[in-house]
Amino acid sequence: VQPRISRAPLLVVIVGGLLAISLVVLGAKLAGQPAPTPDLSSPGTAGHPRAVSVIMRDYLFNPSTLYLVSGETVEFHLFNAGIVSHEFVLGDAVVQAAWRAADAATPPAAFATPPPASVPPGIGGLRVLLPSGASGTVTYTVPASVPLELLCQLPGHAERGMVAEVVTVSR
Ligand SMILES: [Cu+2]
Repeated sequence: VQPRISRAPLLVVIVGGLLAISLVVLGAKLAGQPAPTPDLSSPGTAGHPRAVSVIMRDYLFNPSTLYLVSGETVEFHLFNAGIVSHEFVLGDAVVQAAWRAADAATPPAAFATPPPASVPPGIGGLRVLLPSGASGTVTYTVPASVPLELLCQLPGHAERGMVAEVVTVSR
């Protein structure tokens, strides 16, 4: 008499495998799609800033495109989900160049505390440096008619992909 062998475990493996594959495919599809444009119909004001969340990862910004309204006040909620320090530098080309030079002069070291990088006063822009796992909230008023860029200026990070597109719309 031949013993009956249950095929149930095999089915579980096949179904589970198919599910895992479809989740990976779905994840890749979602990652490849640009994030939907946020609702910009009610820009933030000084008394009522619009909340904008940005997650920093090794080595990219999430979302990869930042939508801002010219003149509005936003409250950035920043979180470093990476395992290394990251920096949120928002500003024009002058701001970017200043922080690039400052960070190149004092890069963060693993087992030492470097002197804090700084730029001359009056450079403007916004710069937040966050260690791994840290979060920060900062209020910012979007300047009118200044082309903004968002980068992590820690040495090598922009080259690895820590550059976000900033789209400033007028209302
Ligand atoms: Cu970085």
